[in-house]
Amino acid sequence: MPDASPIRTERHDDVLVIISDNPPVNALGAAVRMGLEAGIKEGVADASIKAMVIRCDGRTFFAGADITEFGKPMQGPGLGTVIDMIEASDKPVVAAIHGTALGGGCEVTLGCHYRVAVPSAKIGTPEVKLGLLPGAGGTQRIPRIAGVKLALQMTAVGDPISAKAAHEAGLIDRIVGEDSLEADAIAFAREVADKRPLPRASEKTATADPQAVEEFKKANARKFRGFDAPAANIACVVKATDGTPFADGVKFERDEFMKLMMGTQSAAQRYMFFAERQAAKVDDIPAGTALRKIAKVGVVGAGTMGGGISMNFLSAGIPVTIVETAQDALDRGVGVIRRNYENSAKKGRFTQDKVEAMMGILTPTLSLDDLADCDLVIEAIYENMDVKKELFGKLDAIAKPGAILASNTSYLNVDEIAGATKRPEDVIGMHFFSPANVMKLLEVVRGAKTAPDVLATVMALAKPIGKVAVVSGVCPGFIGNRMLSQRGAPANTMLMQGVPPERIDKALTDFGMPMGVYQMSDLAGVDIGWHRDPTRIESIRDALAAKGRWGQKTKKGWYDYDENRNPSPSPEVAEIIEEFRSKSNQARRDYTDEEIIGALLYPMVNEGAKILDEGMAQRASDVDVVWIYGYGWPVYRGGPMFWANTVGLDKVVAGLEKNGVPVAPLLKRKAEAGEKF
Ligand code: 3H9
Repeated sequence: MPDASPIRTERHDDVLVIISDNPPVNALGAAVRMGLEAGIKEGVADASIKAMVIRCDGRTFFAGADITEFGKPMQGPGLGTVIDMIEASDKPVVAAIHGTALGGGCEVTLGCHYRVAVPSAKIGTPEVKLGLLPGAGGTQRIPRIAGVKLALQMTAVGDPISAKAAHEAGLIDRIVGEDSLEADAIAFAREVADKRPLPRASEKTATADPQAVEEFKKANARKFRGFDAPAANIACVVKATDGTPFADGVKFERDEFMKLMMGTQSAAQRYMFFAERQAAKVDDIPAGTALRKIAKVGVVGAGTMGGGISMNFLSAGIPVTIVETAQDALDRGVGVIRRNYENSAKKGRFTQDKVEAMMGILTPTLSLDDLADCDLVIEAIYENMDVKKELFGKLDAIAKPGAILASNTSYLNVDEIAGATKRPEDVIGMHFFSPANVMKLLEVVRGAKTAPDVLATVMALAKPIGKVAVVSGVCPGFIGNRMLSQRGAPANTMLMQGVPPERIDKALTDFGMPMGVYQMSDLAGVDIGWHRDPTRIESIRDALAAKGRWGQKTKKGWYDYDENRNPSPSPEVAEIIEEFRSKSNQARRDYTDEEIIGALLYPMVNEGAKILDEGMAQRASDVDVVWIYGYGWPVYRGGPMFWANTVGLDKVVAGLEKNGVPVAPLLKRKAEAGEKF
């Protein structure tokens, strides 16, 4: 074994245990692959060894190939070669799995002749989430062991499965003791040491199931829309079942893997993997900063936001006290939380017992005084500065010393809110996105006086409640809504130039956004922020609102809706737009889809550049994380700033100038220097 190899071997009489110690997640980098190869060679060559066990130190079995090596020249043996070598061994090799055996790690286990796992282990091939496919034989071995249906699910959807499910599917041979993995794996290896023939996945045959493939494609069509990788995963699984010899199937898989790897989609998705993890880090706060303990949370406001926010904590087992001003509003809010949980239980996501357990740690109350023992209080009342300031003044008097006071405001000045307390250092913004129990983004707004440990505590809290946190400075709309607000004006200009709303929306949904500008307005409510005077008509929006076209809730807005909420273009809206258009002196202009996208999204990129220049976001990748997790920007395009790089910043600048938008200095500088974000 080379010096300082992450792989070491230990002999247990006639069993050789090959151990990886490559923190944090035992990624299968070059040194690990070399060490594994050497370990297997050692076991095969030594006549006193009858069987081998592969296991990992630390928190997990191999979590996959080392993603940081992708796109660089390969060092050492390829993972597929190492796995083939394991399988070819004439002595049994047993994978001993704990933590998560993912991607290449899962593929290593499939090359082993046997697999044992602790009950808490998970195995899976999440490569599709990186725009890839299992490229070391996984697509050919999984169907041969577990059948087409599970293989499709595991590869093309990519969620890991539990040890129990894997055991039932034949992917795990035995579930062993949670605390005795190594000893149990060695005992298992001895049991099978003399058994022949050795079970080799590559020698099995999988039965084709074209109907299952078609059903799977149909069931997931929406989820897969726009992505290249799912279809490639499916094609590989089909190859494993259509009589193609294993070696040819592996070659097909390899070619498909390389095509995906060289493409923009996978580059974007790999970038997002690291961007998401990077976002959790605050540059000027040291990693070891002591955190405040958050054992109990208070939420003020039991409306849609307050209820959704509370659910995040309840689901994570953190008790919540929820406050409202009136009993009926409180009852309604609590009722919605229960109903949401019960619906999830009906869908089999968890048991009814779990529903009761989560509801059991929720304390509804009408008194703010009951928040005195909370470690974190989140305000989720309506957006009015005076009302918020009054509330924070009260919370300041009630909350215990050291408690964190957070506002869920989506655009108000957090510093002004903090100024209403005597402890501005304990005040922070926690901007959840609606529906707050579903959307993954948490914009954490750092006030001028927010204490470093308060920020660090809130950032760390995101993970247990299933959120991805991004830090924003204090500015109107923070990162996300500030950028979003930039597309209203160009959309309106296009309307005035004769482009119908449904065309503008379609360009955005074809681009991969979950909905367009006008679909979003109809969902949120056309009347939001409306002055409520039906005689005062200064914009198309005013005209729609005056006619009761308030969006989905009134079954008409920018679109007409049928009883199933299916939208169709509205002749009435077309007339209103035409009336405004003919009064404006705008000439008609045709737009290609690409021009619509440029007109709407370049101004957002431009605003993103200003946000970066002002230091409101720490890094361009943070802006991208906001858009992926808060607004459903298609992950295969990597967020607005990454996307702008792929378009070319010079092209973005030219597009902005053509439409008369002043170009942000940072964007201009970067474009001129040929740089990227
Ligand atoms: C593959 O296998 C391709 C093969 O089929 C074909 C080959 C030919 N590589 O997530 P965490 C880093 S593709 C490099 O915060 P957790 C991560 O960036 C791979 N680095 O921990 C972070 O670094 P930092 C298929 C990796 O406990 C640190 O480890 N596999 C990798 O919340 C801790 O990560 C996957 O897609 C990697 N593969 O979650 C699995 N993985 O501390 C990807 C992690 O500097 N990994 N890092 O920010 C995961 O899903 C999660 O990391 C895991 C642990 C669930 C394992």
